[in-house]
Amino acid sequence: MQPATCNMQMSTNQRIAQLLAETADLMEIAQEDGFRIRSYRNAAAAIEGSPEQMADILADPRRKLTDIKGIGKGIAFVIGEIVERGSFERRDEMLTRYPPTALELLKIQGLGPKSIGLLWEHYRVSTVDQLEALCREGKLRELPRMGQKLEEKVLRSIETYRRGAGRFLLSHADEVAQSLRDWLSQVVPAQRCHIAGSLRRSKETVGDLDLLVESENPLLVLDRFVASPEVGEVLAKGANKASALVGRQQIQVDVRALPSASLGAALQYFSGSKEHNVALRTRAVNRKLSLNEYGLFREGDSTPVAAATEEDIYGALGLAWIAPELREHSGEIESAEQGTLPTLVELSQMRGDLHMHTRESDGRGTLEEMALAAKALGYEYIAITDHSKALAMANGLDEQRALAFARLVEQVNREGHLGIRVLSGIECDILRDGRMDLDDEALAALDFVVASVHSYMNQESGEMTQRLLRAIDNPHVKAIGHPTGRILLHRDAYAYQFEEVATACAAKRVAMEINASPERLDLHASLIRGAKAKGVRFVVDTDAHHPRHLTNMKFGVGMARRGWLEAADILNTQSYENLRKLLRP
Ligand code: DGT
Ligand code: CA
Ligand code: CA
Ligand code: ZN
Repeated sequence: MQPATCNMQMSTNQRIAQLLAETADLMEIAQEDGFRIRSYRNAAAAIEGSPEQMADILADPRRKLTDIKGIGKGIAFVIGEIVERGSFERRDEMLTRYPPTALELLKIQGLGPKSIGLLWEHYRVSTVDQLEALCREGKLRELPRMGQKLEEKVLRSIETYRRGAGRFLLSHADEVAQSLRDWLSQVVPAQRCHIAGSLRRSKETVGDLDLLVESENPLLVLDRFVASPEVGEVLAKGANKASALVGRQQIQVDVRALPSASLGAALQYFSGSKEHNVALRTRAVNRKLSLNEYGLFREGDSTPVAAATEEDIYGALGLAWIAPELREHSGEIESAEQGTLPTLVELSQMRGDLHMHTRESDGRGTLEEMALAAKALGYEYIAITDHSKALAMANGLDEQRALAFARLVEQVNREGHLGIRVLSGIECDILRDGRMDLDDEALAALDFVVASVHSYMNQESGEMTQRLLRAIDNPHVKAIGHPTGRILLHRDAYAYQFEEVATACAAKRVAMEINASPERLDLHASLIRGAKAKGVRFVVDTDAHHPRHLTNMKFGVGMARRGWLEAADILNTQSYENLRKLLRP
């Protein structure tokens, strides 16, 4: 995490939002009033999403900050203070009580703000290293409500955290990339900006962003890039390349400006992966050629054999063009040579979304709002899958509510006024012993049962395997939701015998979900390939908790593509009629 003081422009929306959010976090550690904390958080979200700079509004005597939704008088005052001097009173006060490094501790799974406050009071712990030492010395267990189990859990979480440090969710990288492209297209219309690197490969986390800009005027492009209101510290700027930290999370962005003549070579090179590129260069060398970011060359000849397009380059190496999602050096080059690359599924082939929540449990939209948003995306059908009663915190459905919901959906479909087919579904908890949270009568009344693990994730592998196998045995279960339970950058997959479970899914015709929620992107590509090899079919679903989450489908499709899937492998690329036939009978 960036320390709370930093040398970026002081009054951008990003910076204001960051200061508000940080202060809210610190207030949470201090266990202050939840209402104030929420108002800071809401304001941070409103400001970050605002198309106008707060500083501009403040500078305009005809305008008022309080006209913006989510900004009241108190927050407006705070924003004024930030624009004026780069901080505000409440923040200064919090920073005299806790160092900014305490914020980093919030990223360790298993430690809430309350515990962090306690650790600070007793041991003055404010860094991950100190926390680790404390756990190793067995000192956490001396505090109220903490024990050896928690120490072990925190140590595991620290390990996960360190592995992910400096990486960002794909969705965040995607958002930053889109907004920089929009910015560049406004300020330098005569250019074309392409995404490369791990974002182009749809990797679930991204280290830094690589953008390539085709332009006759590289200096202008780079000048305008670093002038974007979202750009903070500029790390480097040369004749053809600039690097800067961008946005609230300060992701590094590398921008390279280049002529169109070598775009293909640059795209190929900077899209990676490194391993794929190494293999490709070896192939070039074996054919007495050399490959770099400027083109494919014959020895001693400075005119490239291929450079303008990726197709040219792959073609000159005797290969079919390889989709970026496959470029991980895991068999794609051999397939491209033999002409056996899969015809990867595309976003436009998705005909429905079979996992989403509404206000009935922990979602934010109504059935109608979700249905209309899905219809606007061109879908034929959706399944509403609210939680079941074991998730009491999420107000999960019991049998009675589930039955009533099934009847409601029947009626909605009969009336047909939504213009999209709705399946009555549930995301039913798989209980500790593998039983379903709802009885068979309720499950039988519903069209689509997704079974998911939300509890006791620390079970030993054999136990978890049996638990999942038992769930798959339940004849009403149509799919397994977020099958490994991972939370990116926070929590690892739970342990079980994946192959055994995949084999059972194939045999019982239970689909495995590829959960498109950006924090999950669960399943991992290699597991998708493994499951497909066992004969498993998949569903790609967003697990939306708000109508706008439905557009996360693209990330799920990215994962499916990384797993080499074709449309036919995925049930919700099929028409409603076919879907019914393909689902477990
Ligand atoms: P990331 O940023 O960690 O999520 O992953 P990438 O794949 O975006 O890696 P990055 O940003 O270091 O480099 C972008 C691409 O540029 C990388 O996928 C391949 C290429 N590249 C960068 N440095 C090297 C290098 O030293 N050797 C080779 N062969 N390729 C490189
Ligand atoms: Ca990168
Ligand atoms: Ca890079
Ligand atoms: Zn779930």
